Amino acid sequence: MEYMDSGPRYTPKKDTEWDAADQFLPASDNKKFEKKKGPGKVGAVIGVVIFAAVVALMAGLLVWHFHFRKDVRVKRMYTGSLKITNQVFEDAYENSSSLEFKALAKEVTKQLKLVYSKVPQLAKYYVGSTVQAFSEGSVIAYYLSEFNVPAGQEAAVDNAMTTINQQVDKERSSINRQGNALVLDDVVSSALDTRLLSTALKQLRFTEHTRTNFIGTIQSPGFPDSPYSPNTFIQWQLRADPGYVIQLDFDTMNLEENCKNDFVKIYDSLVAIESRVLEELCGYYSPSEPMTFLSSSNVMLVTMATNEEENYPGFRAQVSQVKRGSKGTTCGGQLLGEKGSFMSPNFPNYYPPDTLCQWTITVPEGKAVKVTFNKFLLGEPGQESSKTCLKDYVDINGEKKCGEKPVRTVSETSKDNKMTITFYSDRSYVDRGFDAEFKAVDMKDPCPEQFQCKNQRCIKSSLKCDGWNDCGDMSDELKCSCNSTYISCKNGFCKPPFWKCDGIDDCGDGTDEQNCDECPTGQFMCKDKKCLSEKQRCDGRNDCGDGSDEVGCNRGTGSSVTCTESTYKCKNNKCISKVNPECDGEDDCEDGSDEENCECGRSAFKTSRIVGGEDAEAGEFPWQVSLHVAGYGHVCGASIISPQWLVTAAHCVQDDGKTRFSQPGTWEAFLGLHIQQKIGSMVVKRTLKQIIPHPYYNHYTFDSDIALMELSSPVEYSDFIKPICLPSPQHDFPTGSTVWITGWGATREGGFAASVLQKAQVRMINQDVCNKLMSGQLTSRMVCAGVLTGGVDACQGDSGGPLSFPTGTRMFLAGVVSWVSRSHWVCSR
Ligand SMILES: *[C@@H]1O[C@H](CO)[C@@H](O)[C@H](O)[C@H]1NC(C)=O
Ligand SMILES: *[C@@H]1O[C@H](CO)[C@@H](O)[C@H](O)[C@H]1NC(C)=O
Ligand SMILES: [Ca+2]
Ligand SMILES: [Ca+2]
Repeated sequence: MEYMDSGPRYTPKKDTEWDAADQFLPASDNKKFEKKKGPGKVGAVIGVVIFAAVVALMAGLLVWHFHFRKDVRVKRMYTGSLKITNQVFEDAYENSSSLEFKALAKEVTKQLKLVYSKVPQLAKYYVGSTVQAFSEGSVIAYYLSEFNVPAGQEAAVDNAMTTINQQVDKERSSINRQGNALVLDDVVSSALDTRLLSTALKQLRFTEHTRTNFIGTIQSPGFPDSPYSPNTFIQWQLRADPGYVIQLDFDTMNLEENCKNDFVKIYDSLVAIESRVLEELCGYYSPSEPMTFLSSSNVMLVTMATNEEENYPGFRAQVSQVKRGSKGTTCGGQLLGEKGSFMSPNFPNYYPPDTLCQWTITVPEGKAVKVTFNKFLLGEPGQESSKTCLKDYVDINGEKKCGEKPVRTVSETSKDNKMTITFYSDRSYVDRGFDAEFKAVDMKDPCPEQFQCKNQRCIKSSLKCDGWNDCGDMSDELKCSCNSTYISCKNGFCKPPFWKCDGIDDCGDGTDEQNCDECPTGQFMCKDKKCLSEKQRCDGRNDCGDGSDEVGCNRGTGSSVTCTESTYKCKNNKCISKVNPECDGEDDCEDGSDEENCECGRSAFKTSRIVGGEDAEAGEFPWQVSLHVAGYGHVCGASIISPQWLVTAAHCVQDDGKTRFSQPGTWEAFLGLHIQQKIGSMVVKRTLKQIIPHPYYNHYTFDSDIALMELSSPVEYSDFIKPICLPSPQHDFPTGSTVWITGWGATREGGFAASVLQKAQVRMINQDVCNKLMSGQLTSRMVCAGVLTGGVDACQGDSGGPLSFPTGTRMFLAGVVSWVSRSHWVCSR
C-alpha cells in the first residue's frame, strides 16, 4: 500500500498553473498572473498594470459585496467520470505525479471547461475541475468539478449537470471541433455526498493495484490495534489488470452504528460518484454475514468517513482480482433435465453491478417447469416498494420481481416445458441476490398428493385450513370448515386455537378476541383477573391487593411507591411503579440499581436483515449454550447468565438408567458455538462444577423445570459469549408479544437436527387458553409460546434453551424451553 502524499487533493497547492491537472481551483485563484516568464521589463510592467487592475477589481468587488450582494454562495461539488475514446491507456496514467498524467489531465480539464461554458447555468458558477485518476477503457477519466452556486440555485445546477452528456455528444459531432481534441463520451456525474464537504475533514488517499497471485489488504488506519481517527475522509483507489474485475472481501467491519456519523462506501468507480455506489456500510457485522463485493470493471473505490466522536476498530478487507467472465462473475445458460438449481453471480455474496444474464430452462416434453426461490434479496434504495422494478430485478417469464422476499415465497410454474429467467443489476447498489431450484412437474397434476394454491404453489395437504397463510395468497385458508379445536373466524378463516385472547386480531375480524376475560367499560383488570373501576388505577392505593393497579403509573424518575408483589424493588429496598425499569437506560431507582449489571442481552453485531431466514448469524444469540454428553453429542440447550453460571431445564439433568445426566462430570458446555461440527477459536468449552435442579422439579408434571449449572471456571465474555438479561420477578412479558426460540433442535433420543443454530419467532400465548389446550396441566411456573409461521419445518427449539424476550434494546430470559407440542412450546420461568 502506498500513501499518496504527492497525490491530488481537494486543497490547492501553490506551485501549479491555472489548468494544472491535480489541483483544485479556488474562486480567487490568481495563478494566471504568475506565469514563469522570467523577470523581463515587459513582464514587470504587465505585472504592475494587471496587479493594479486586480486591486481595482477587488476594491470594486468589495464595494459590490457590501452594498449589493445579498445572496449567499454555496460550494457545490460534482464527481464524475468520462470516456476518452481517441486515447490509449498507458501505465504512466496510473501515477498522478507522472508527466503523462499531468498532460492528459490538463487536456481533460480544458475540455470540461469548454463543455460547461456551453451551458449557461453552469458557466456562470463554474470554479474549476481536477482530474483524480485514469483507468483503462479506452481511457476513463475520473474528476471533481466545483461550482459556486447562489443559495437556492442548487437544484437548477444539479439539473443542468444531467444534460452534460448530451452537451458532450453535441460537442463530439461539432464541425468546429479541433482535430487534436479529446473525443469524449459516456459522462456520468453526481453531486458529492454532502457529508464529505466539511472542511474539518482530514483527507487521505491510498492506492492498491492487485495482480494475479497477489492479494492486497486495505484497512482503516490503526486497525486492529487502535480505533480509527476522527474527522477523516479516506479513499482507497483499487485497480486490477485489464480484463479482470476486483473482488473485495471484508473480514472485519466494525464501525459506529449510525451511518450518519461514520461510514464506509464502496463505488464501482475510482471517484465517489453517487450513481456508482455499490453499498454503504456501518455498524458491526457478524463474521457469518457474507461480505464480498465484485466490481464491473478493473477499478473500485472504497471510502471511509468519520466524525468527531465514537471511534471503533474499523475494517479490514482483502483485494484480489478475478478474470472477467469467470465463474462467480457471470450467470445464465441452458438448464436441462428433471431438476436443478441456479443462483445470482457471487451468491450468497453481493452480485456485481451492471449485469444482465438469462437462464433458459427446458424440462422433458409434456411437463411444466416449476421454479422456487429460496433466498431472494434484491433490495436497494429507490426500490423500496418493489411494485415497479426500475432497478435490479429478476424477470420470470415476463414478470419482474425485485426487493426482499421472505424465504421460499417466490415460486412460478410455466405453461409449457420452457421457462426463461433474466437477472439484471443496474450500475448502483448491489445486494446478495438469490438461489433458486427448478423441477419438472406434471402439467395435468402439478402438485401430486399436494394442494395447489391459486398462485400455483404446491403445499402439503395438511397445511390447508391450518390457519397459516402457507400459499402466500391465502388460497389455502379459504372455504375451510374448521377442525373442532380451531377457532372458526366469522370471515371463514380457521386459526390455531392458541391465538385466542392474546390481544392480537389474528382472524382479521376480531373473532378470536371476543369472549375473552374482559372487564366492563370503565373498569380495568387486576393481575388476578379481578375487575375494578378505572378511578382506582394509579390512585396511590393498592386496590387490587397485588399492587397491579399501581404499576406503570407515571410518577417521575426516582419517586418511590409502596412495595407490592407487582412493583420493582431497588437495591435500597425502595419500590418504583415503572414497568420493566431494569436496564432500559434510564435511572429509575434513587441508587441507580435498576441500571446495574446491564452488560447483557445484546448481540455485538448488527442484526441480520435476511428475511425469513432460519439460520441465526454467528453471535446473534451469544448467550446460547450447547450442552454435550459423551456418546450423545448435543443434548440440551442452556443460557449464560453470568461468567460462571448457566440456566437450563431440570428435565435435562435427570438420570435415565443408562446415563447419569444428573452428574456434572457427564456434561460439557460449549459457549460461543454457532455450527455444531465447527469448534472454532471463538468457542469455549467448559466442564461443570455442579448442577442444581429446582428442588420442586416435578418429574411427572414438569413443574419447576429449571436448573442451574456452575462452570468449572468463569468464562471471559466476547462478541460470541455474552449473558442474557435476567428479568426481575415482576418483569412483564405480555401475551401476544413476539419472542425468539433458538437451538439446534436436539432431542434426548437422537442427536441434533440442524448444524447451524436455528432461530424462530414465536408469540406468547394467553395463559388460560394454553391451560385449556394442555388439559389443565399448566402451572403458574409455565408459559406458552407458539410459532408464527406455519407449514415450514421451522423451529428447532432445544430443551433447556432460552426463550429470548426483547424489551427495549435488550433480550431478557422469559423462560427455559421445557416441552414442545405441535407448533407450540411450554417454557418454565
Ligand atoms: C510517479 O511519477 C513520478 C514522476 O515521474 C516518479 O518520481 C515516481 O517515482 C512515480 N511513482 C511511481 C509509483 O511510479
Ligand atoms: C383436528 O386436528 C387435530 C390435530 O391436527 C387432528 O388430530 C384431528 O384429527 C383433527 N380433527 C378433525 C375432526 O379433523
Ligand atoms: Ca442495483
Ligand atoms: Ca389472537
